[in-house]
Parts: sequence; structure tokens; C-alpha cells
Amino acid sequence: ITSVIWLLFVSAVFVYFSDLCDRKAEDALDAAEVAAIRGRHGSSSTDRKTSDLDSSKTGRKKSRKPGMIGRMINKVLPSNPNGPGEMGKAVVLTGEDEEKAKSMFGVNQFNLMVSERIALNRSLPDVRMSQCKSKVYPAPETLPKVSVVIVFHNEAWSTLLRSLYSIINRSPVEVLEEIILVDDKSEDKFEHLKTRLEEYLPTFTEVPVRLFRMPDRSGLIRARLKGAKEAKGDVLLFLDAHIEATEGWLEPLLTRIAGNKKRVVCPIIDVISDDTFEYITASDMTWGGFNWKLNFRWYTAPNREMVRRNHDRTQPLQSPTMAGGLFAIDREYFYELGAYDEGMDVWGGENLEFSFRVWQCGGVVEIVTCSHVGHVFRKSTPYKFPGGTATVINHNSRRVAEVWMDEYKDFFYAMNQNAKSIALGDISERLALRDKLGCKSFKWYLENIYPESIVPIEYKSIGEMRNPKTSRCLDTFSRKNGEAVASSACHNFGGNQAWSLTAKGEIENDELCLDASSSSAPVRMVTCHRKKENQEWKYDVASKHLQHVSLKMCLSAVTDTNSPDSMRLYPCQANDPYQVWELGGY
Ligand code: LR7
Ligand code: MN
Repeated sequence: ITSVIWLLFVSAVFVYFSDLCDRKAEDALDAAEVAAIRGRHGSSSTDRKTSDLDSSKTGRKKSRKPGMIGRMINKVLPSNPNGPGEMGKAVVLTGEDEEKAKSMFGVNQFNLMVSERIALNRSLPDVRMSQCKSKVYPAPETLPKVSVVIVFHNEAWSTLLRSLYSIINRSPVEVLEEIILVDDKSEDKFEHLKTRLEEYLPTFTEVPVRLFRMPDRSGLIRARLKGAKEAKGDVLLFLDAHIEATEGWLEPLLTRIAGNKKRVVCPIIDVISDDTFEYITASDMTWGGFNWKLNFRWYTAPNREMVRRNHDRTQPLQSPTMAGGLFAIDREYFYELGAYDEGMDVWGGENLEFSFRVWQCGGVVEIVTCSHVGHVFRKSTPYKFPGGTATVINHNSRRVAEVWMDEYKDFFYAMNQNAKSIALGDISERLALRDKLGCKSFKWYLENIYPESIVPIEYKSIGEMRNPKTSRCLDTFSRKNGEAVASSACHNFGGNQAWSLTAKGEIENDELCLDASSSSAPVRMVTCHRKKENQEWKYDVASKHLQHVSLKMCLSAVTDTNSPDSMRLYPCQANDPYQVWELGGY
């Protein structure tokens, strides 16, 4: 996420918008226009039993001509080409508004006031590569039908509804079987998600929008399982509840699945600014990876992937992992593969679990670069994690590591010693699934799908690096790329003191490698470049020396008086206790 977030600061357009599209105007429109549509399509809110939230049973008919995009809705919500946020432009508040917006920010962890000013059916630029626009896809009626599944907990009205409008208005009506909403027991104070939502959904006359409610807060994983269970379409398409689909987003995704049902496909996830709601296009050269903590991370895709695609950027990019929130999968294949791990709570981990499972068990994860969907990226979560954030995330990640990662789970635990003490739950069913599907090893996955991983494929040690003389351990102190490495009292918690000596002779902590460029300067931590050079070391088992290969000098735990809080190389000396290093897990 972080690699994309900086884009948010790119060129804000400072325009002042008056109150022409505030909440009140919107509400008035709701009542009048809703009545109009109901009249037109012969259904009314009284047709619907309140106990039955499934609004697809309200006798609505698809009224669009084949091949026609869902413009009907645009007739209902007038479009205002000069309105705030149109064409994906930033909305910047000033004065009192800005103050008020700040005080509301925490409710959703995005700028709710800005979101509410923007039309629910706002226009967006067509951000596709030009060659994508001229591609010809199979006729919509020949494509698999899709059930869109959106789960939400405490979502804002405007972002949820804008998600729906963008999907309906920018998809061929023939392929949309339904949109399934699953309310993961939003809190009562989110009143708009109750009756107001139930009454609004039948106004979507083009596509059934069905609402289900979880009886208890179940987390996004089990909420999605509920949505999937209700779905009738050939393809399941999961989306977060604060997205905006762009022109032509759906056809390329479905076409890939129609060609091979073992493809699990994601759009490019563009950034909708959490502050201005500006639509910012993300790079098509980015793929998904993960770090030792088992956080999903975006990285630049390697050149070999460009070569595989004959340098055609419109060809789908095979990605080691997916972000998790926005993807489509053949419905039968979803179940063949084991759906989701029901033992996972609230948020986190399921995206890596799904990615590993797809690859290890014979499928493919792709980013379809001709499909763009925007997502409101948030810097923190607005809702509670029952059981505690770290506990929940570590629980989920442990399940990923224990079921799918074989010996490489040691990297996760080295980063996260605490995780070991957190309950794992029963994983026997997931292990049986892996067995039943005859899935390949994690090593196979690293070798064949993700050789660029920062989890090294071949390694000699993973654990602390201790100097017994001082009982101090090599420590990153959470410093960043380019900064000096240091040592501190060994604490046995891993994390900043977790290091791996790789078979290539790198000494790495997550994505940073020990790097020495001169015999007089502090040893630094630099993003691993895999070219040996300043990052190649040799460990001598007999002397326990750690020698820098090109400088031919040894790492010493002696405190460098010239630059405290750093470490240096010294001429290698037999029997110097400060040059002795014990590598955990060697
Ligand atoms: O308990 C919950 N119940 C829910 O229904 C917690 C969340 N949710 C809903 C929530 O309302 C939202 O619609 O689940 C969806 C995802 O939660 P977000 O939007 O709060 O989190 P996120 O955008 O950071 O989530 C990313 O990582 C998650 C890990 O579990 C999921 O995989 C999300 O789907 C994923 N989102 C994306 O991939 C969008 C791109 C972000 C990136 C990278
Ligand atoms: Mn999200």
C-alpha cells in the first residue's frame, strides 16, 4: 500500500465548490426519484416483505437493450459535469468546512464530507491504456454471468452507493447476474445501513441488489463466504465497499475466466484519495508480494514478467499475490479450491492465504491491466477488531504460515516471536484440503512463481546474530534503507534482531541487506539488490567470523567511538572475541 500512497500527494487541484450537492439535496432526490422509478417499473416498497431482505425477489425486470450499458440510472441521478469531483477530480475543502471535515474523518478514516459532496454517479476519466480501448471482447451475452459480492462493516452511505452506481453504470447489463451485499453487523449508529438502505436498493432496476445481514460480527472472510453461498452467477467477483469501477472494467476480467477457469483475476487497483477523493491511476508495472511479517506489499514487477508478456503491457500480469479485496473467480473453482479459511477472523491474512493456495494448487493469479477499479486506500482502520488488532492479524497470519509455508514459516516467526503464543485454532481441515488437492510446496512456489521474494529460497540461518562476548545482537533499530546497523542486548523477540544468512551470502532482515562500501564507514542496511557486490558475506563455521567478501574484513561488535550506534569492519583476527558471531538456526 505504502508504495502507492505517496501518489496521493500528487497535484491537488484547488477549486472551491459551493454547496450545490450536499446531503440534503441528495436526500430530496432520493424520495422523488425513487417514487418515479417505482412507478415506472411497477414495484413499490410495499411489495417487499420486511423480513426478507433479499430484494431480488421484488419482481423487477431488466429493461435495458442487450449490449446497452446501464445508463438508465444516470437518468435517475442527474449528471452534473461541473459538479465536485467529476472526472475523478480532487475536492478540496476550505475554512469551516475543512475544520468540520477533520472532526468527522475518524468515523470512516476518509474524508466523509468530501465523499458526500461528490455525486453518487460521478464521472471518471477513462484511464485505460489506449490499446486496451480498442480490444474486442466476446459479446456480453456469451460471457459468464457474474455475482458481485460486497461485504461491509460500518461503511459510509456515499462510498457504498457510489460503488454500486459505478458497477451498474459501467457494466453490460447481460453479464451482471446480481450484486450481493453482506452487512457484517454494522453498528446501530450507522443508521443509513438499516431501513434507508433496504428501501433504496429496489431502485436499482437494472440488476438485483440483494442484501444479507450477518447475525454477529463475523469478519470479512466469513461475510464473503455468506455472500458466495447466496450467489447464483458463474463467476464470483469480490469488491470492497468503497470502490469505483471505471469504463470497460468488467469485460477483460470475465474474458480471462471464460478462457480458463483456473485464472483468478484482479483489476489494477487505482487510488481514490482518502482526503480529496481524487482518482489517481496506479502503475500497471506493479505486482503483489509480501514481506517476512506476512504483510501484503506492492513491488515493481520484474523484467522477466515483461519478457513473458512479449513486452505487451496490455497482457495480464501474473502476480505472486493479490491485494485481496478486488478479484473475480469462477464460482465452482472457488469451492473446488476450498473457498476461504473459515477459521480466520475480521481482517487480514486471507489475501495471502488465497494467493498461495491458488498458485500451489494449480491456479494462476493475474492482474488484468486493461481493467481499472479505484479503491479508497485508508491509512488506518476505522472499526474495532474484536479480540485486539494484533491478536487477530497474527492468528490469521499463523494459519497462513502453518498451512501453506512449510519450513519458510520460520521467517514469519522470526519477525514475530509474539505470534507463537497466539492461538492458532484447528487447521486440520485446511491441511487435509492441501493434501486432497495435491498442492505443491512453498519452495516450489518461491522457485517458480516468486523467485524475487524477500524470503530467500536457499538460506543457511534464520534467527538472531549474537556476539557471545557482549551478549549483544545485531539490531536494525527499525532504521530505514541506507542507515547504519547497530547492536543491542539480545532480547529473543526476533523482529529487529531477526537475520538470515542466505545461500548467496547476504545477511538480511526483511528487505534490507547488510551492505559495506568501505572499511572505514559504518556498515549499513540497504535494500537487497541480489548482485552480491557490497552485500556479499562469508561465514566461517570454525572461527565464526563474518567476513565481507570484497573488502576481506570482519564484522566486529566493538563499539565504534567515531560513530556510536553503528558497527564497523576490522581486519579479521583469530581469537578476537568481538568478531565471533553465532547465527540462530544455522
Ligand atoms: O470485520 C470486518 N468486516 C467487514 O465486512 C472488516 C472489514 N469488512 C469489510 C470492509 O467494510 C471492507 O468493505 O471488508 C472490506 C475490506 O476491509 P477494509 O476496506 O477496511 O480494509 P483494506 O482495504 O485495507 O483491506 C484489504 O486487505 C484485507 C485483508 O483482509 C482484504 O483483503 C481487503 O479486501 C483488502 N482490500 C483491497 O485489496 C483493496 C486494495 C487495498 C490494498 C492493498
Ligand atoms: Mn478497503
